[in-house]
Amino acid sequence: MACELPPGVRIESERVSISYSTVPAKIVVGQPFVLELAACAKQGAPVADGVKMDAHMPEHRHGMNYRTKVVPQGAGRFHSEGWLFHMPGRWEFIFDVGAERLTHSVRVE
Ligand SMILES: [Cu+2]
Repeated sequence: MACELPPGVRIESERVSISYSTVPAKIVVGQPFVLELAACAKQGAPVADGVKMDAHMPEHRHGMNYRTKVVPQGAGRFHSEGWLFHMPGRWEFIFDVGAERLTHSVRVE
């Protein structure tokens, strides 16, 4: 059975495809946002329900001041809250889906 990913930023690793989107779509410094993640295992097997998400600023060697809360929604969907980027610059999302780590950088003004 094909696994459909909703529209969003799509990231691929060897074994997993994910897409994520934020609400609001444009991340603003100092403003909280929500992140929705969908994950598909490439062999069509169900994705491990162990998903961790975080973000950091690689150039500054620090993370967020808050811990995100992840709520599994079933069928490889995850709702997370508590995101807040407190500085402008490059932030990198880190998505640990089972044993796979996927990252994506965004620039926040
Ligand atoms: Cu920083």
